[in-house]
Amino acid sequence: MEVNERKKLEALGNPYVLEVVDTYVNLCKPASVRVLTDSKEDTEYVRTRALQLGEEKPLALKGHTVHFDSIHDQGRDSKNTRVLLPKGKIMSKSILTVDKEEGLGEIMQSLDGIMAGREMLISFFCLGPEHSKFSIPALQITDSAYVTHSESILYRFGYDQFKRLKGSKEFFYFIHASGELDERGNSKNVNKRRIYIDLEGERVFTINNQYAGNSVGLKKLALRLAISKANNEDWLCEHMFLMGVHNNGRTTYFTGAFPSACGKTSTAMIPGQTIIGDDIAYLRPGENGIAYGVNVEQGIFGIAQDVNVIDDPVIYKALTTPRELIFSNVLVVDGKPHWLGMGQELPVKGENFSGTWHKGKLGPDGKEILPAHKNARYTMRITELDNADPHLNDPKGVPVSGFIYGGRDSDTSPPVIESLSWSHGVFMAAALESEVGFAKLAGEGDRMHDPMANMDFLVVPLGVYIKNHLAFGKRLGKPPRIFATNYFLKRDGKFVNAKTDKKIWLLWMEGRIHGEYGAIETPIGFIPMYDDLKKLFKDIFNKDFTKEEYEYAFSIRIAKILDGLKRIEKIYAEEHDIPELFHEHLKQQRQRLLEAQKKHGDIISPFKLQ
Ligand code: SPV
Ligand code: MN
Repeated sequence: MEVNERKKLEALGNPYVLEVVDTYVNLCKPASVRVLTDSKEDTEYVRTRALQLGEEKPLALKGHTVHFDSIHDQGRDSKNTRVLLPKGKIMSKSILTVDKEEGLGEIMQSLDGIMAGREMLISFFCLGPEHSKFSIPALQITDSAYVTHSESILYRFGYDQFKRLKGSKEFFYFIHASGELDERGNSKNVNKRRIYIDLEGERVFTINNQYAGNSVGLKKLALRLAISKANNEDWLCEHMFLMGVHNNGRTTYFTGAFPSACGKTSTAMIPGQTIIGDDIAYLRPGENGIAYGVNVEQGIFGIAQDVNVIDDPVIYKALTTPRELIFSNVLVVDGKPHWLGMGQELPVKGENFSGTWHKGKLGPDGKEILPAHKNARYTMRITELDNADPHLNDPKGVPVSGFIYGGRDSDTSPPVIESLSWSHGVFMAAALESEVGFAKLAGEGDRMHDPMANMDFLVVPLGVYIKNHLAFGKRLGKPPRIFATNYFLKRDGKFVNAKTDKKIWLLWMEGRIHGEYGAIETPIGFIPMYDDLKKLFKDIFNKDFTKEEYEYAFSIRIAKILDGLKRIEKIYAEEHDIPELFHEHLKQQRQRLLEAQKKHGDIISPFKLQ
């Protein structure tokens, strides 16, 4: 390592940082090492480096670039993401593990010489705002300038935060190597992709990949480490957006957890509201008995599909005006990016994740390759948005009054429902199911159990995770209200709600928190009253919301809900140490449903419950 680079490391005064860096320099054997501080010069170096290496290409608009991942590396690799499990420890059935000793042996062997001929980039970031009890410093080691560039957009700088650590070991670290590259600069050995999580060491190893969900340490890899940390302490780390809802001159903060492609970012972007984060939140109990939340990130790695002038005007504007922004896996023609559902006819040829693309081109699976990938994304800073919340970087966080859980359900759940209590809400969230969209490999339409929309990232047994949620609410004098939404209810194959209707459910939830709306108690929770929604639709969209529309959307479909309970019961029967309170809620909910069925029949109109 050059003297200059070494000096930047030594200036941190942290022997553990030096130890980690020395270990992986010796193991990965890069041709050179570059240490990045928070300086403008270093940030510029990374931007330029990504272009020089061809990991990004410039686009026509100033500051915009495009990055392509290989056709085999377009989503999170759940199968090869494993927790390194020490002997004698147990994990939930659905969490993949590998014996710790064996896994470490395998990964260390793979890392040996993996950066030969390449430059190792070492950078420092801060998860959560700086100078905050939420802050977790994180060290990234990678051979990908795209990874470091993405992190410089998505996370707060942390070189100074590391100095403030005063030599402590309290930081996460991530080792990423792209592995051998093909002629397009993409990871070649995708079958040797490995993402190994060492919870005790607070570190993650990830190799032979480039897709950000696998490679960017501070995103989903840090999420997993933080879930473990939070569950050992007294806070929550959730796959949640954080937003301010503005109504009647007040701001009410909500978090929301939705599985991929279920409307999470677009909820956080509802016009007229402010955004703090769209993906990951840390939540801690405040001294005043209220939950406080921060965004772990400062940027968005959002899905481009369906961002258009009508459905997502704020993001659309950001994607079509100059700023620092990385597109990934879109279609590019003459320096212009194109994505599915952008509201314009797409070109018939160009460059995309498959290389040179033309309409009708077939993929390795024999299926036609779409112009842009459904999981094509954009990476940008939240402060660049007109709707950024002023408390985005507040070290105290913001008081959170509502949690929203959302899934994709075409035939059962109403558009919005409020839990009967905190613990009933935890039960609701732990029983969350969602139909599979495009982001997962299971068949589209299958229902997947996705507790708290966080299942992909759980690294602690489900029972521990649920227990921690129950305890979190108990610790608070005024726990957030818990709601569930479903934007995807269909009738005769068609969605019953417009995409923009989300705003109505959100304002209803906000009003509930402030005691402005009554509600109808049903066996599964509180639902809105017709007159309140009618008024909201009229005031907000000048739309007549009919009794008939209301009745269809908010009917309680008993048999279908009971089927769901059966599925959930079966899953939880195989788990260890699930809190008794969870089983109690399940039993009571079933009981209430059966009684209502006896009284009112199988599909109950909300008018019958009033
Ligand atoms: C998600 O799918 O939840 C994302 C993108 O936020 S990824 O980084 O792939 O997890
Ligand atoms: Mn996410």
